[in-house]
Amino acid sequence: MADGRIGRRAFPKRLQVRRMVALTIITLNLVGLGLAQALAAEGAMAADKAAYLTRPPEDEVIYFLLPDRFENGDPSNDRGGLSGGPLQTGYDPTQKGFYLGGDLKGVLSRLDYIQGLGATAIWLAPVFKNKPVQGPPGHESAGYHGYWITDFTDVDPHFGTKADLKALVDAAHSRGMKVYLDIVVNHTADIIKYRECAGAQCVYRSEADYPYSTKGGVNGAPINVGFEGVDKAHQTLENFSKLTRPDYAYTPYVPAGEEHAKTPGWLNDPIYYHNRGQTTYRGESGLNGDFSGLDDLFTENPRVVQGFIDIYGAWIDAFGIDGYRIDTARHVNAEFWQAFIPAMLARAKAKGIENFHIFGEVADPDPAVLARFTHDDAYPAVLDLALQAKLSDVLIRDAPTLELATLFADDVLFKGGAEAALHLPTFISNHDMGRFAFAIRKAHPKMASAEVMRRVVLGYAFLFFSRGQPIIYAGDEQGFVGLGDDQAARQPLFASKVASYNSQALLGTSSTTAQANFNPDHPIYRALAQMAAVRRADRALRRGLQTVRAAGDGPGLFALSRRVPGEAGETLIVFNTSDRPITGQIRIDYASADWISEHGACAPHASAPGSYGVKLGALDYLVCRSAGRGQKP
Ligand SMILES: [Ca+2]
Ligand SMILES: [Ca+2]
Ligand SMILES: [Ca+2]
Repeated sequence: MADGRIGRRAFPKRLQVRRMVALTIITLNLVGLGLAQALAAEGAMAADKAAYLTRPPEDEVIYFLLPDRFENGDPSNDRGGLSGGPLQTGYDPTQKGFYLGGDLKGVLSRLDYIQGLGATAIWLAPVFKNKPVQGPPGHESAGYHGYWITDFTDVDPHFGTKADLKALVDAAHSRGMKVYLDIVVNHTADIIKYRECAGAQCVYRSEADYPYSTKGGVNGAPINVGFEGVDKAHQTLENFSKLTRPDYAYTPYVPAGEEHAKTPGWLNDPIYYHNRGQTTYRGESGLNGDFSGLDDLFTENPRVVQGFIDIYGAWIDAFGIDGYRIDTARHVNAEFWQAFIPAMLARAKAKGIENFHIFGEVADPDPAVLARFTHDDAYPAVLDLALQAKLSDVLIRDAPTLELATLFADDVLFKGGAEAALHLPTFISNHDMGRFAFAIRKAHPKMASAEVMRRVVLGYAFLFFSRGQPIIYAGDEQGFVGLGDDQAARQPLFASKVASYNSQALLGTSSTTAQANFNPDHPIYRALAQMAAVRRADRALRRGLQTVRAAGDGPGLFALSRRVPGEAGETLIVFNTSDRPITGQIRIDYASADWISEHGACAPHASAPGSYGVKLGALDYLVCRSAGRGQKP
């Protein structure tokens, strides 16, 4: 879940005279490693069942799916054990804002498909029990996405059971794959209401205008006598024992019949929430305000901190999962993360999970903002929204490739610098912002499908071969496009009954979302599987630090060398972001005389010491490897 600002960011319109270039249908370059070899490597890896535990985060290729939108392995749970219509059960397979029927058994049944794509880790959107339906009359939607949690200790019955999750995690581990859970601590479902107002009318009431010390504003009656506020020095159980009245700003209440809606039970007490009204996503309200009524937790309170350490520690203990993607990270105070994140890492370590991965969602394209969360907020990593924004500029709006050089130079901002940047999960599409293919279509409505597909594939090549772990958003590999962000970008891979999804042509296939799309021969699936095989076979593409070798004032060449410190040789990745063929010379290490192709047609020898000639088709890329001085690659 993002705060929406990024998702609604308008793409600048610009007139473009597109060069008439014959873009042939993507011809997959299967020179080098083939899919069969890649699968054989997977088999070897599976033989050593604990090998996955030794893999650092930068080795992973992440497949991100919403359990409701992937595969329906058990029609008997589609209504989550509830009875009635869509507004009671949350299930309506014809509406994109309701449960469509996917579940954890479905994911289990498709592990071959996910692994065949080259993914090594699965990021599941939240699996915890949600409020099935919420929203004002006429605008209801369901918790199919998982971000409206009521029971943090159980699996949503629409998705199955804890036993189903255990079976899935164990099966993934036995294949050498990891499972990351998506977790929320910023808010729960919308249960708490205010006496004074409803919905969007509940404007944010600040700490200055409505201090904790008086009821309903600075001139109100004294309450919470002795409470010293929420500054770090006062975040103690002793101080919070004096915060007994939650009605300093609004008068919160739990509607009749919902007094025990949440689990664990302490979550039902309004004292553990900020109760200050709606967030504007900015400033103080960005931390303490409610997202569309979702109850914003009082995360400065040590009781809340310990409560969430207990909740999410238990999932590590019981399931041996491999990491957490943390929702809405920027909407929780830094002190919470400073306690919570080390506690999760310690919990995992005690379970033998040395490479437990934690990455936060900070919905901001500014690398400085992202990096701050690796310093003040103790995050080992954050989702790389900055790279997503720059790749959109470069691959959709023909921005200069120098913008990517600037972005990568900013890796120094992350705590731990360029090495820490290896831990950033990277993406071009997601469930909030929408798919890259949609963004291309929006900017270029008349672009041929073959070119849209080529740009999507090139976008993924940037993810697979520059620093960080590539995230494949489920459906991209089947040519899904979508008609917007959020709900409009959450098409299921199993056969859909949602008319708006099914009305749209997909890229690279004559299929639509009205049919199941688990096609391992889809050209994008094959392209990504081949990228994953190349990445797996060359350590430098996973663990190597980057040197920008070429960048320019317009679209065209962009090149990176990746080298593992202390190891000889370099792997050169060259991209052509322009829609015409291009040739050029790339600056290289003077020791890199002899080269082999890992993808595309790489010249076998340097043109001269320190310079390498490249030739690329429109929107294409090369991956070339030199073993170093005197070494045959
Ligand atoms: Ca189902
Ligand atoms: Ca908050
Ligand atoms: Ca609420």
